[in-house]
Amino acid sequence: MTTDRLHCFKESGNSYKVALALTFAGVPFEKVTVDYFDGQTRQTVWRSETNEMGEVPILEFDGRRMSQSGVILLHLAERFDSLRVEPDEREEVLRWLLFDNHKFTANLASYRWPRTFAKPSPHEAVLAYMRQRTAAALDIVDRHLADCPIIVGDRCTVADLSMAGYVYYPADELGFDLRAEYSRIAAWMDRVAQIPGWRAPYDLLS
Ligand SMILES: N[C@@H](CCC(=O)N[C@@H](CS)C(=O)NCC(=O)O)C(=O)O
Repeated sequence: MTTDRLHCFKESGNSYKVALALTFAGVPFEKVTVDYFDGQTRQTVWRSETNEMGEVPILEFDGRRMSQSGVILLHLAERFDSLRVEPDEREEVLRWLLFDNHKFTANLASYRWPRTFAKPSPHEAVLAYMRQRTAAALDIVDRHLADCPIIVGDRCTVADLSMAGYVYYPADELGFDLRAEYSRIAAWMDRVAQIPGWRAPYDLLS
């Protein structure tokens, strides 16, 4: 069996989800750094040879290449017992993975990116709209965590790892100080960060 290879870049929270899952499973992996800022994911050749969707993360293993963090996380949950999803939790885990991709990560990432990295910056009204969408998603998750310590069930699953993709990036990048503004999300972040092996995104992906 060959070493897993993760195509990623350190600012990519979607890549961080997969890196964290591999780390929690104790699986060594090789990082293949993609030069997003120089347009690598938009190159025709890269898209035809690596990922037609033009995105990382991509996990390479056993001669296969897999993209979409949610699919990769479910694959890792099948492969590694420590990440397993119990049969009676599968639908609930999938429900939160879909919510994460559609609303939580989608809004956190789509607000952070233009406000922090895009040049020129988008119009203030665009940022205000995205900020309000992000705050709505954060409120939903903060309320969910009022009744349970973790996203699904009573131990960390790939649903948590998916939703953890962006929350540990610095507050001045996110445009939200999650620890100050969302107490239940903050407590959940601490719970996940206490799992042995946890590392922050720039530490794990640099
Ligand atoms: N739903 C996808 C989203 C992946 C995604 O948006 N990746 C970003 C980096 S975090 C990317 O590669 N963007 C490249 C581009 O838009 O050119 C997933 O969960 O894997």
